[in-house]
Amino acid sequence: LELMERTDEDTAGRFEALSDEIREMIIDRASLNGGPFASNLGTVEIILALCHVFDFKKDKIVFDIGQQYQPYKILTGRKDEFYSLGKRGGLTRYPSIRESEYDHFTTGHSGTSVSAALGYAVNNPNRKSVAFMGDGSLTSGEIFEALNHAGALQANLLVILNRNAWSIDRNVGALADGTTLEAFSRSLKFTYVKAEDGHDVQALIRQLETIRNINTPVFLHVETIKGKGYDPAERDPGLFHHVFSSFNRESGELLPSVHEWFSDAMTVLNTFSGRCMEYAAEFHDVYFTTPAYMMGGLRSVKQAFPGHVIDTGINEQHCMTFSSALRLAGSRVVMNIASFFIPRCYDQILDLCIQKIPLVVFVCFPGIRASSCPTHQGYFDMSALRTFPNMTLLHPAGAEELGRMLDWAMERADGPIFIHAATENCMVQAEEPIVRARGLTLFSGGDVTIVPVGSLLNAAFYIRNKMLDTGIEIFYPRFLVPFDYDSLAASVRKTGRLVILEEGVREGGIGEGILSYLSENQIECRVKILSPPSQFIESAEWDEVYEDSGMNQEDLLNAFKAFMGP
Ligand SMILES: Cc1ncc(C[n+]2csc(CCOP(=O)(O)OP(=O)(O)O)c2C)c(N)n1
Repeated sequence: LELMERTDEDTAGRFEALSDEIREMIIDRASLNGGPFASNLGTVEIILALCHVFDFKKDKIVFDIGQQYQPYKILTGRKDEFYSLGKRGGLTRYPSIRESEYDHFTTGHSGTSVSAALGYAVNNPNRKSVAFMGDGSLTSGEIFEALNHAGALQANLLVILNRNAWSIDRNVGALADGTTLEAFSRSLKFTYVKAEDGHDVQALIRQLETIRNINTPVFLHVETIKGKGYDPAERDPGLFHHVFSSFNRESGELLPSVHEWFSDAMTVLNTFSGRCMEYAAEFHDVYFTTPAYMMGGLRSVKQAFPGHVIDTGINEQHCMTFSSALRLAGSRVVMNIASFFIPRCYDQILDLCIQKIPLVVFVCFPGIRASSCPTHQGYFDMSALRTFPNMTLLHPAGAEELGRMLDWAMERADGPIFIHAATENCMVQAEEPIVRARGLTLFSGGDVTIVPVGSLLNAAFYIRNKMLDTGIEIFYPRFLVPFDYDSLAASVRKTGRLVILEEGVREGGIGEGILSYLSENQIECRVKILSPPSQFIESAEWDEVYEDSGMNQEDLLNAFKAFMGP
């Protein structure tokens, strides 16, 4: 907090020293423990100026996503805990109203900043409400809705657009080059102010002091450099946007991830990329679309086949409807979206299903493996997607299976097909072709049936190997929807016991679907569903989340033994 004290005799030198100190902490911490990175180096001066001019105990600020707000954490009393960011029990990666009275809205998903800041502005017109966003966030529909609303209300709102020309990858959209931002904001009845050098704290302070006295909407366009002050990040802001491992500070070299599963996840994404490149080489009319999530396997595809990849910006709703119509019009389309952003286009998926449009949707980073904080959890979408009529939902056990499923899906034309990325690279020996609504019995046994969802097949193999005296039948479903209930029924009629290893949240999951099927068809058997906990997880490192959720192989083995009894 000492950094926030206002002293009128602040000199340029003192601000520079402060900026250096903050940058140093950001670089040093990220090099040790990864997480959101390059965006934070670009916002040091503007956040410093904001904290100097406003008092965010009384004024409000909402950071869009929050991947750029680490300087704010440091300046608002969290400096000493900064190195705990992203660790179990430590600071959250994104803003959290539960963490600090200076965080006014919990974020992590793009598009909410202006709406939230506007809510505060209407509640208290006498204090400044600030929405802080990057130019990537300006591709988000909710932002447009809120700006339109705010302009009409003439609220006491400051919208800061931190323009660095990057989203995670290069930013897209008609506003991306920055030249029309003035006309755009004025058309929405905002006063437009531009800060040419977003790294000149003194100039920023002067501009903010003027803006403080304007109590109608102001749009402050600040030009910054993403990765500022750390050469490797300035050179490749995409790579350093979010660092998944530690890195060597001197060379900028990313060190191998300590998370074993992460290399598996990369193998799976590479399989997706490889298939996309094959399709692009074969079909002139194939498109790969994504709402600003090129890191889900499309970067290399874009390099090799730029004309086939369409990044729509951070707009899951738009991307889903656009991709649906592109498919309906006759092109082949594979849309790529992260599991935790599926809720953003729930309604558009309904439209897709109602029309039975054969769009292929690749859902990357699903399951508890990919979860690391409350806003980025990959285990909710299975329950949501299961409920849509006309849906086909595939959840592969590994990279090979993913490849087979993608090939199968590209040949179909009878409705939407969602395919999850596998969360581990588990080998399914069977070369059996994919048949709709058909699962595979991989091992036969007479005592108990295990149904592993997706890569939990690995855990099923583990349990079987540890319990060779028990007759374990492993039924790997392949399709979550439509589910192969007939084969399952035959198996449990034989064994009388069923253990479901669920990769999504229990509520509405495949396990509950199976329970309801068994009950309606009066098939008697003892059932145990082993699933991730039904709760938002707190920030932690991946392996910690996995451990805490009771889903590692040893935990599952113990739960299985307890179910089987002595
Ligand atoms: C709804 C939603 N979709 C996708 C993302 C993934 N995402 C996180 S940061 C980011 C890029 C943000 O770019 P920008 O707003 O320009 O800020 P910068 O990091 O460049 O400062 C994206 C796409 C997200 N957080 N929320």
